[in-house]
Amino acid sequence: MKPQVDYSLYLVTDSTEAILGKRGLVQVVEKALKGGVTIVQYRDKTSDTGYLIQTGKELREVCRKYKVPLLINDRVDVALAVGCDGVHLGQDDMQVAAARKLLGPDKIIGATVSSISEAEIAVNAGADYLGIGTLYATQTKKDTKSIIGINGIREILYYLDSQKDRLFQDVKTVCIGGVNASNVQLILHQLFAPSTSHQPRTVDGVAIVSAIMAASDPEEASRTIKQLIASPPPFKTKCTTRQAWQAKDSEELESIISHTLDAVKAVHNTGPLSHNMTNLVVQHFAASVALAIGASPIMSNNGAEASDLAKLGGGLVINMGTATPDALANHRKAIQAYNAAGGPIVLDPVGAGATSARKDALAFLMASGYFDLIKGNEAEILQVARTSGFKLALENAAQQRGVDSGASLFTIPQKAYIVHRIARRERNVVLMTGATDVISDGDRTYAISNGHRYLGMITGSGCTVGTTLAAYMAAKPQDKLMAAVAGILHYEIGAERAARRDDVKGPGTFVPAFVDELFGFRVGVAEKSEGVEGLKV
Ligand code: 3NM
Ligand code: MG
Repeated sequence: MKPQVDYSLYLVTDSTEAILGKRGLVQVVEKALKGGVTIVQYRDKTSDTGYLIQTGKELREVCRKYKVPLLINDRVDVALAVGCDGVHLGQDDMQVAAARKLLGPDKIIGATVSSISEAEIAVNAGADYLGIGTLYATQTKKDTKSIIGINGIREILYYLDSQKDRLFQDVKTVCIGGVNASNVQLILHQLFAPSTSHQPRTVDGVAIVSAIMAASDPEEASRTIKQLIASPPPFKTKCTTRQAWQAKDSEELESIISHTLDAVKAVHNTGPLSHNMTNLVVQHFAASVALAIGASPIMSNNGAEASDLAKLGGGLVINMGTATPDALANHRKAIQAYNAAGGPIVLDPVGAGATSARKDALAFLMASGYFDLIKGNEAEILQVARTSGFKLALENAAQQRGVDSGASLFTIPQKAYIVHRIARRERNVVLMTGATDVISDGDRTYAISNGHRYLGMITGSGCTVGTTLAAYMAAKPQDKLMAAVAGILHYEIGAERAARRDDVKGPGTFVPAFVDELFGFRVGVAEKSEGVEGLKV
């Protein structure tokens, strides 16, 4: 009988001086075992066979003491001589089927894979688990064949999930490459294939070398990472479980209204920070909008102060309008600070897809951390979909029609499909703006047709939606989708009211009236108990 294996914290050893230093391998591994690693792979690419077997036996004894399985990298002969639990095979090592013949049915055999075809071969050959990588570039193994990132690993998980054969359902997975305490929660949050038919598929564990082996205290490092794996990331703890939205239309509208009234009051009463990292053109207007809706604006592009600001409990907007290398480095610092504090982040991928520099900037930002909400127009959201690893059949169809830029390529149901799919994949909220805004959290999807065409004729209306939504999600973190819907309604109904005024003759007079009406809407709801009318949801 094959043992049940816990792959959750998988230690891969390294005997090089750069990682082990002058310390003894067995002592370092024992510390990691004390800290809670759940499986160990002895990986030594240079030592002689006799030494490998001797050290392997010592490791086997200490792993036994902690009831943790020991595997040997590459060397089936050493595994047999040591009498340990199995092997891990790279693409250049012995084939899985050959190793299985030598080791028999009960030993554990793992295989390194970095593509769907390698995964298919390894599973069909009888691998028990896949080590999928390389996730992130790492100093530990500089000659890795391909760095596939979150998207590449997700592709393989989706593939395994889509195969009916039991072998594919049962195979376990770990990811490897650059995993450490600062990114493990984000990785586990993002490596998630939301299945419609059964338990969502995610990796069964993370494989780690340097973050444990090179740590000055390997026991403490293992314990810390184990705790991080076991607890939800900070940006998720503030999120209640989602319930499917099954109410009837009129009830649903009532519920949206009551959520909106609640959220407007929450922003009014708490004055959450809306921290904008945005372009020069809209800074002034964004600060005015933030004040009008009841938030406190901070317009700081300095990543160095983001961790202090993140502790104030507000929301962050990353506006990609000025995507210089310098700006991007500041953005990354801020994203990491807000992710760590759990504060919501809105990504506004301005012009994403327009130039190759902006495509790269979007990829850089999306690899930097988790965004609670991504908002953009159609072209921007399509680029988000591509960056998230989608090949959208719809997009090809639309491009073949050759529609002019500016005109919508998609029907509302198609937009709903796109935002729903991205939100499910990124596990966040996605908003596609337009004459009708379409928003989804992967479960619930709404189309909102409030607003006015003047919004499309002034500078910064898109950017200041981000300003608004960051504040709303900070004030109502329990349900980020409904917080965002409330923010959109506040913004767009404010625009409608402004456009209706007699003193508004066009986009120029619209701007100050809009700021007034954003303010008036909030004070009406929060101080005069006015309701919300004219929803087009
Ligand atoms: N295999 P660290 S990456 C041993 O991609 C190994 O197959 C890899 O080290 C692969 O946790 C890697 O220090 C090294 O980044 C991972
Ligand atoms: Mg190998």
